[in-house]
Amino acid sequence: MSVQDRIRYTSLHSRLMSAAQAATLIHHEANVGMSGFTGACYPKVLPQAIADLARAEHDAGRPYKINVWTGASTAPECDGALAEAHAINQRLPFNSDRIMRQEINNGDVNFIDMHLSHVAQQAEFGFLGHMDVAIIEVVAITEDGMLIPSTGIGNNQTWLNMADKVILEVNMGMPIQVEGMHDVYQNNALPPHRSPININRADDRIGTPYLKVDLNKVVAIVESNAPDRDNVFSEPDDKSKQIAEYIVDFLSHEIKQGRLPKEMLPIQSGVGNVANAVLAGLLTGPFENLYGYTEVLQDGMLDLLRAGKMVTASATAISLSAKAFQDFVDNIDFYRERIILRSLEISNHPEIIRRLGIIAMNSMIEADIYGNINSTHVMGTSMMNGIGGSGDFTRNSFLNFFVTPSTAKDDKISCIVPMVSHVDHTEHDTQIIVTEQGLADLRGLAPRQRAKVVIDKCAHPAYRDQLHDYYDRALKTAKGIHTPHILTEALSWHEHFLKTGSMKM
Ligand code: 0RQ
Repeated sequence: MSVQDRIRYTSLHSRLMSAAQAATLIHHEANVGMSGFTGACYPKVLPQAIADLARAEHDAGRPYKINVWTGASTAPECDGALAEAHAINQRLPFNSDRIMRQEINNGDVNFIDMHLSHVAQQAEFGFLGHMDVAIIEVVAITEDGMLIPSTGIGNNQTWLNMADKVILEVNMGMPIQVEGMHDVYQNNALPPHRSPININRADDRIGTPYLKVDLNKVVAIVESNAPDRDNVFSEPDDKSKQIAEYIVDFLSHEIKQGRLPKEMLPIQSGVGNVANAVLAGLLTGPFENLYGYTEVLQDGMLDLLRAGKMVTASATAISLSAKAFQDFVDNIDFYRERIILRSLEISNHPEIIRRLGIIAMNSMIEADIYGNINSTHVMGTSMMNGIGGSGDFTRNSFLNFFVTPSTAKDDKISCIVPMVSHVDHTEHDTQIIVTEQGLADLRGLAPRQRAKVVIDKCAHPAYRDQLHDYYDRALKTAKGIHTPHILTEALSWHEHFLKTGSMKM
C-alpha cells in the first residue's frame, strides 16, 4: 500500500511533500498545535525536520523558536529533537522527555503546566493566543475528506479548528483498522451557550469516528512510517504489589460497607510504574466487569480487557509497550469493540467524571502529613512531568487515591514530609494515600487527625519518629493549631537533602 492509497480524497495528493519542505511553512515564533498524548499519536517526522530547520537558522545567525501545544507528552523524536535543537520557546501542557525536561529546568523553555482538561477550552477562549499551524498524525484520509485519527485524539479537533494552516502526517506504520475506535465529540459553543454532555455510562458514544478539517487549510501532507514510543514498564516490584494489594482490599471493604456499588465504578489510572502495577493487582483481584474511564490506556488496562475483567475502556490515547502494541494490532477487532478513544476534553471532563463516579488512582512525588500532594516538582523547584490529568480526575472523582513508595533514592528521601515543597492537589481534594507501608484513609478527618494517620500508616519507619517529633513540636509551638506547622522548619527536610544528600536528620 502506498501513501496515496491512504489519502482517499485524491485531490489532496498534490499536497504531499517531504518533511523538510513542510517544515519551511512554520515560521519563527509560530504557535504550533501538535497531536501527541503520552508517547502516542505524535508527529514522527516533522518535528525532526523543524529541529533541522532551527539549527540551520541558528547557524545562519537568525532566531528560530516555536511554541508547541499538545495533548500531553510525546517522545524523543518529537520533544527530544526539538529541545536538543533549542527550537522551543513555550511548551504546554505536559512533558516527560528527558532533554525537554532539562531545557525546562535550566530556564530555556517556558513550560506551562496545565490541567489537561483546561487546555482546549483555554485555547478556544483565546487565552493562549492565536494558533498558526496544526501538525496532526492520522492513519488515513477518507473519500470524503475526513481524518481517521491515530492512536489518540488529545486536543486534535481543537487544533484543527483553530489553526490557520494544517499539516497532516499520514503514518503508514499505524494500523488502518483503528478506524471506528474513536469518538470525536465537539460542542463548540462557548459559555454561556454550552449544554450538558450526554455521556451517562463509561461506554457511551456521542460523536463520530473522524476528525474534521477545512481541507482548504491543509497546506502539506507528509508520509511517516514509525511506531509510537515504546512505553516499557518495569515488572511490578514488591512495593508496587503491596500498594496494589492495599487498594484492592480497600475497594472490597468499601463494597462490603455499602459505600461502593458492588459492580464497582469506572476506573482512572495515572501514568508510571506504580499505577501500572495497581492495574496488574486488579487483574488478580476479585472484581469483574470493570469499566475504564481514563485518559491514557496503558498495558495494565489492555491486560484487563484481554482477560475479560474489564468490559470497555475509554481514554484519549493508547500508550503501550511495543509488546502490548503488537498484541493490540494482532487482535484489533477484539479491542475495537472494547476501546473508545475520545477527545481529551471529554475523557477528562469534570462533568462526566462526577456523573460516572470515577475511582481515580494517581502516582505522586510526595505527600505531606495533612494530605497535600506534590505530583510535579522535585525538591520544590524542578519540573518532573506535569500535573497532567491527575487534577481533573482527583477533584471530581468519587474516590481518589494517591500512591507512591514511602521513600525514594535508596531511602534518602521520605515521600511523606512535614510540608510538600510544591502543591498540586490540596488537602481539600485528597482522600486516600497509599504507600507500601499502608493506606491512610483521610475521608472525614480534620488536619490534626490526618497527620497521625498519614505518619503511622504511610511513612517509612526510618522517618516516622522524625515526623512525629516535627508534628508534636508544631502542636506545642504554633500560634493556631488547626494545621500545626513550624514555619521556619516546614521545608527543612528538602533543604537538608539538597545540602547533605539525605532527609535523615
Ligand atoms: O527517579 O527517574 O531518577 O529513577 O521520581 O518515580 O517511583 O518510578 O514513579 O514512574 O510512578 O512516576 C509522580 C513522576 C511518578 C508520575 C510521577 C523520583 C524517583 C524516580 C519516578 P528516577 P517512580 P512513577 C495521568 C495522570 C503526574 C501526572 C499524573 C507523574 C522518579 O506519576 O508524572 O499523575 N505524575 N498524570 O526516584 C524526589 C521524591 C521522589 C522522587 C520519586 N519524593 N523526591 N524524587 N522520585 N519520589 C497521566 C497524564 O496526565 C498524561
